[in-house]
Amino acid sequence: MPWPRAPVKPWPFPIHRVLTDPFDSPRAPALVAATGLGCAWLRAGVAHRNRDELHMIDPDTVPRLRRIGLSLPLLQQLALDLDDDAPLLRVTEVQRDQLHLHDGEHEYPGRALPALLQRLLAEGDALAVGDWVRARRNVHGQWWVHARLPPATQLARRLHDGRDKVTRAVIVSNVDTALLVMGLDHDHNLRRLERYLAAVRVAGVGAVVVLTKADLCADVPQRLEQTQAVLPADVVAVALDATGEQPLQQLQPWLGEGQTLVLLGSSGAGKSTLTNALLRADVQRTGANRADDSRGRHTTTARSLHVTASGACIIDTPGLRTLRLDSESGDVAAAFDDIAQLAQRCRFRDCAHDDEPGCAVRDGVAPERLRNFRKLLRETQRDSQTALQRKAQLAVWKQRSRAVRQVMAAKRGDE
Ligand SMILES: Nc1nc2c(ncn2[C@@H]2O[C@H](COP(=O)(O)OP(=O)(O)O)[C@@H](O)[C@H]2O)c(=O)[nH]1
Ligand SMILES: [Mg+2]
Ligand SMILES: [Zn+2]
Repeated sequence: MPWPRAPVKPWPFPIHRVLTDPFDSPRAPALVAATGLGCAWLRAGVAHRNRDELHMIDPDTVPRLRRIGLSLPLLQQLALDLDDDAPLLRVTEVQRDQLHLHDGEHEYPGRALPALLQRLLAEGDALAVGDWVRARRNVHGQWWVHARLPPATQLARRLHDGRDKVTRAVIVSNVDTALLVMGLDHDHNLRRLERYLAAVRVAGVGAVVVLTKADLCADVPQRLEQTQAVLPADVVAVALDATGEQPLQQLQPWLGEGQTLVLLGSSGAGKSTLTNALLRADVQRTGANRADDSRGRHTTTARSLHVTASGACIIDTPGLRTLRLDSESGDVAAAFDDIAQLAQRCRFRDCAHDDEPGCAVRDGVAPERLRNFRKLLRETQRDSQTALQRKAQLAVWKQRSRAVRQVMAAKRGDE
């Protein structure tokens, strides 16, 4: 899509705030919005002041991209990124090196240029579903992605090769809300929920807990209450039958136009069933339960983005076997805000909430929640060590145990 360049014009006044949400009044006749970054939305398009030049995105682009989740932060970024006028597309599926790209009207197959992939890889980054990219079509009509806009949010996890190497795997980009999906059958596990919740909050993504298979559960109110007890005050939990009309009704507040949601949870939890219910269509294959353990088969093999009737984008994912947090220990602490608050009342400022006297956390937090908090904290600390640090630590431990053995031997010798 070309970006028409308007003639050079000085701004009549400095602009420091968004005056109108351009999505609310996409065809307003005059200046609708502006920010302190020097961007402005003019006449349904996006305008930008760059070295006294005024650039605009053509008026049809914004509503078209809005259909596939264009958000205000991204629009602001777009206005700062005008040197590149290649079409903007959203990644809707990634299958190894094959991409699905959407322009708001059509979906196309495409691939990324090796230079881009290598640059991302060098930063522990990768293209993911939800990314906004710029691509051009070559003479054969094939789409090649050459740039990716920095994601507003990115969910990632850490993978271990079993030895020294820790890699970062990106799950999805540019997500507003994560639906943490858990079945009210055998899948209900509050410790796993805490882990997912920490990962999501660390990434700056909103969370809603969706307990599926409410139709198969005898004590829904009680389970809902137990779940809500481990959630921060601003996180809502809902219980529903994912196979019917309930998902559309109960999740309405998060399904607004331009919103992007990702479904996370273990295999068989009901993510694809939920996706189909939200899309009112049989888009995703769901797994019939194995009678013995009610765990689903892995019927969803790749992440994929779909658009609902209300204009929200839904990303279905296969179940993650493990989710190691991609974060630092400070972030984990921030995700358990009840512990952080109580910790201010501990007698010692550096209280480990172990067996210190005057510990407010030990008294106020359920033991299994505190144990899980510590476990996640340890995990992130261990993961953030470099291979070298780990080796150094190992050497210290070895030396220590050698010293202990020597002391023991000396003692035995004395007796
Ligand atoms: N009765 C009932 N079955 C459900 C519900 N949600 C999912 N299922 C079933 O659970 C199985 C696994 O669901 P699926 O959506 O494939 O799980 P996924 O692996 O998370 O995508 C399927 O047989 C679904 O029909 C629910 O709320 N109620
Ligand atoms: Mg699935
Ligand atoms: Zn304490």
